[in-house]
Amino acid sequence: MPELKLFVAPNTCARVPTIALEEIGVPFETELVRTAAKQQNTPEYLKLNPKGKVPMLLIDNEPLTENVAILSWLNAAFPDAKLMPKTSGPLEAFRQTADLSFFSATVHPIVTRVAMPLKFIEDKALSFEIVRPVAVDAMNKVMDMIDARLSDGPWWYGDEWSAVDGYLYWVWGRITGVGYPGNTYANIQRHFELSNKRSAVQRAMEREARNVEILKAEGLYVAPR
Ligand SMILES: N[C@@H](CCC(=O)N[C@@H](CS)C(=O)NCC(=O)O)C(=O)O
Repeated sequence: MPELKLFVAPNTCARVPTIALEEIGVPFETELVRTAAKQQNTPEYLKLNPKGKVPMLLIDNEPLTENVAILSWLNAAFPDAKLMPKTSGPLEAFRQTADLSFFSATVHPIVTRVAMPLKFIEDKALSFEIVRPVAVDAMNKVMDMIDARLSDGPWWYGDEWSAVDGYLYWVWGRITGVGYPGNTYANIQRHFELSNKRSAVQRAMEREARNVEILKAEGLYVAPR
């Protein structure tokens, strides 16, 4: 059994592999990265992950970065956990990579613009009056597609939960947490409610809540707004 340590920060996309690891049920540690104190840019962290981002998974002290890679590695290393549905050939397997990449490369950048518009323009008023509304329009297009896909079953692949659902769970929680108007997307809302009932999701959120308390005590917690 490899020793697993996941570097995380509350409210970030590190929630996705945290959920995946809880679904697998394997022992793992989480290491809190204090992003408000720019711990992700310290020489010690950059030595392991020069991109200065979370998540990062240390596998027997060897770093692996990028959600798509981390989730794919976990799926390959723990096949019994069925993080992704079994595939019958390379085309199906690469379609699954495409699904994970869609969340990582298409949806996530829009999430950042909805949730943290100040990252893109220094003027606070303009960031909320221009960047966020443009991002919300882009997000609506994505959510139209996702909501339609979920009409076939509760989960992305139908009846079986997968790591893609963990991704959608983070996206939805993150954007509705800053006021994204999600009430027209009934299938996604149902997906979120069903996800909240999963014990692995609850354990992942409890881990995150403990880190929020640590950050609050240190005066380093930045609440979503
Ligand atoms: N493509 C990367 C994105 C990672 C990423 O953007 N992480 C954000 C949190 S959601 C981060 O570490 N932000 C800290 C920073 O940019 O300083 C992945 O999917 O793992």
